Amino acid sequence: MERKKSNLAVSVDVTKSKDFLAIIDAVGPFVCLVKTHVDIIEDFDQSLVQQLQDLSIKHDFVIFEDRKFADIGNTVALQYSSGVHKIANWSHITNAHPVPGPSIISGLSSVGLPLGRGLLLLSEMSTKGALAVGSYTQEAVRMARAHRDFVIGFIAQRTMEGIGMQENTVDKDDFLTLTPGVGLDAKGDAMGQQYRTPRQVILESGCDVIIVGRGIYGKDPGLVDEIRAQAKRYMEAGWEAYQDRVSAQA
Ligand code: S5P
Repeated sequence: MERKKSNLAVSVDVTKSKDFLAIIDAVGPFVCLVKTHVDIIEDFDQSLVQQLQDLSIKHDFVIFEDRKFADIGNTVALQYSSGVHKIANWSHITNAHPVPGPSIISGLSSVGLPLGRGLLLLSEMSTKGALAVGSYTQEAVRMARAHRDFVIGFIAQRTMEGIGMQENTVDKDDFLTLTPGVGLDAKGDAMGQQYRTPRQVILESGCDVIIVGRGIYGKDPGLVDEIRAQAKRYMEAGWEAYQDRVSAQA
């Protein structure tokens, strides 16, 4: 993030590998991370993974497969390592719902830790009526603190720093907060998504990374110049908000 002066992650939710690769190549210079939903790609094959890895090296970004694991340890270990997608082989980080309890972390870390991978827990969600609130969110953060070797942060709507900690604790968390539901032009979509601006997310809510999908590629996945321009716009907005937060804290 510091190297590229970017706290922008782009979520590339398209169904054709040609569009997928073209968008990533266009936004690559502006992002610290590319988020994928590899199971929506209709013409997926192993060569796509190789091309994604090549782009990750070319543009210096981290790959995050947004798999949202949510099952028992044994099942998630298999889903993570095996099947068509073999996510653990190529995705630097992935994420999980804390709903099954700590065993989901043990299951995923049995595969991911030896490969040097990291995990994000979904402690909150961006959608209207989300159930991940209150004590659920607190327990998610406690689960993360108990597994710092593998959990590197959260998908959440605000910083999780200090959440669920006893008062007067001097311990500091060092987790990342990556935040979806970010848009500069829309307030939401027709299916419950809710958008806030990079400023609200980074400066007011203390998050670290903005995750932007349709705000960047939404008009037409073929309009590469427009996509590049939007990526630059979001990168600048995200980084400016971050710098303002850091200077306000100094
Ligand atoms: O709470 C969440 C968690 C995630 S990971 N809300 C979300 O929207 N996401 C993901 O972020 C979602 O699966 C999608 O890939 C992306 C948001 O896309 P956008 O097009 O609405 O920006």
